[in-house]
Amino acid sequence: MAGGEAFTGIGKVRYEGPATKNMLAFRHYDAEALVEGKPMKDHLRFAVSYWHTMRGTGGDPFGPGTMVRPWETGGDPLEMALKRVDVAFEFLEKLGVGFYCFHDRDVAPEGSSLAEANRHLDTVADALERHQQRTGIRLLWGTANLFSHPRYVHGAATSCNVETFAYAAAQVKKAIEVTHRLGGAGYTFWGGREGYQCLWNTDMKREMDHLARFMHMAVDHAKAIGFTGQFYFEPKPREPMKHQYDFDAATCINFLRAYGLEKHVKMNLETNHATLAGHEIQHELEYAGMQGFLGSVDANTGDTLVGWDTDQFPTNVYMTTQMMYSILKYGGLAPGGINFDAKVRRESFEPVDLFHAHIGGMDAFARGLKIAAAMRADGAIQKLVDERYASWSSPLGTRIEAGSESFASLEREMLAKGDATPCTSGRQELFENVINTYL
Ligand code: XLS
Ligand code: NI
Ligand code: NI
Repeated sequence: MAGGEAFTGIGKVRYEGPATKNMLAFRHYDAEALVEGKPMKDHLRFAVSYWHTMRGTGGDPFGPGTMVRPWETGGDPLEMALKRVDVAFEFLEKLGVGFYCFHDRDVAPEGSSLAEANRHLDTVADALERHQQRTGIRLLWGTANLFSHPRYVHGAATSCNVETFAYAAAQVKKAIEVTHRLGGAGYTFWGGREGYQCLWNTDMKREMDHLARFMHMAVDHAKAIGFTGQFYFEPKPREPMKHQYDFDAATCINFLRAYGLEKHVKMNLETNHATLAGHEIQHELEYAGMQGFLGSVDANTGDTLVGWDTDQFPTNVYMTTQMMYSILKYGGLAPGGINFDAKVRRESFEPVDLFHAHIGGMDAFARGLKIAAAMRADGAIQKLVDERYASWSSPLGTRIEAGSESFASLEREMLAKGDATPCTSGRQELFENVINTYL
């Protein structure tokens, strides 16, 4: 940072092992340590989200921001944006994270016209690019903020106002170009306000057609400029809208298939959004993974007692174990990663809290990774699952799975037998106990 360090007194965070007393060290995340033959950092591909970490104020509906950020000295918005880039990279470097994610409007101020907003974004992208080249830190994905400005009051791609749609298209065009220029590994669509508050005033069919048209245009533009990063669609069932069109993985995958987008877009699955949809994140990862749509993860969790997207840092090792087990099973996340779309609590307002938060999240995932790898190495869980389905390996099961049986042939089989062989126990408690032996 031009005027010296922003995070004074905090050095590079290092791996010191589980016994260390230093709370600004990793106990489990050892970037280069091999798990299943691959460095931890390449499994986890951690990203810091610019919007929460650099722009979060701690404001909530009951009061204004509380965050103490000594570098936020106000003044010219563009100068401030450039100063923030220095602070962001100081943070990323000290934390030892390889990636970051941003919305266009997090990094650069909007200005008074689209042309000015684009100029601001280019200027800040120059600074981001310089720091990327200096540090080797990369952009995991970019995105556009299509929800804060009042022009997006009715949504962006699903707005009833055609010029809002057109403006959003221009904004996303630019955001993809900047992502491309910065070598971004992906680009994310989160629905923002794409959804409805009231079906009486909503033409749902028309809105979803528009959303699909919009995504096709994005895919076409990416092709035109040679951007080969992965597109992601981020499911979220509600908030701010009563219903968001990107409700959950199953809904999103259906949408992509219905509109011919399935070859171009994968899922960016957020833990807290799964909770809001009434799922566990394990469900979302499995559902997307089994169909080849597993893309990237937003790792922020919620509070099961609070029905909103509270964006907390993940600390629950049982959950990170579930997540890493599914992620390893489906071949990993790359080119996606684990983005901490998470914010420190309003009460945790000092800069050092940003370190505690990320260190805790990274260690929780590192532990989950190690535990999941151990579970896979001895195969005990897989063996129990295979045993549960053993009957399907019989000649009858093999013929059904191969498609060579019919209702009529199965009727003949069961008429001859009289009844099905009795089922065996599901052994849920055994499974759960075996899993706890690894923790
Ligand atoms: C909001 C979303 C958002 C996306 C990026 O709930 O999680 O932060 O990840 O637009
Ligand atoms: Ni998110
Ligand atoms: Ni969210």
